[in-house]
Amino acid sequence: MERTFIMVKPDGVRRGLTGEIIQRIERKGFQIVAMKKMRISREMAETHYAEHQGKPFYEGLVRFITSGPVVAMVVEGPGAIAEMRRLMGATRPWEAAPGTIRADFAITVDENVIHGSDGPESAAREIGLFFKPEEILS
Ligand code: RTP
Ligand code: MG
Repeated sequence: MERTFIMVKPDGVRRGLTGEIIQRIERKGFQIVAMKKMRISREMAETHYAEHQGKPFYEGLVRFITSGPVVAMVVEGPGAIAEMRRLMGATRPWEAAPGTIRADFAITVDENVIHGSDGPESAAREIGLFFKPEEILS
């Protein structure tokens, strides 16, 4: 069983898309084994997006992700990491396949509704950053 870290970003929460996204995850057949609505601190945002430090969009990204509450989740199931990336669609919504979350609900790359871990190492790191072990159902 594989686990991935999924987050409804502040634009998704603000626009009332949390339920729609949860529904798509559950209908697919994945289990949500941890979930919380929270505000990300500046420090946490910098840790989460450390790989993007120095890039032109970095400051805007950190400002955006801390601009309002997010809904953080641990999603579990066979091939959850790659499969959730597929359900999310490409980073740039105009390149996302029709029927994916980003294609259906986003227009710009800056506000693209959802985050999902891009590999096993980032999944482990991000789950550890957002959740204590006892907050995750086994
Ligand atoms: P995420 O980490 O948020 O799930 O998105 P991702 O893997 O699909 O994309 P990534 O390369 O990790 O970039 C993280 C977020 O930074 C913003 N971004 N803006 N203006 C730009 O060229 C640009 N490139 C990336 C996006 O909001 C992206 O989700
Ligand atoms: Mg990423």
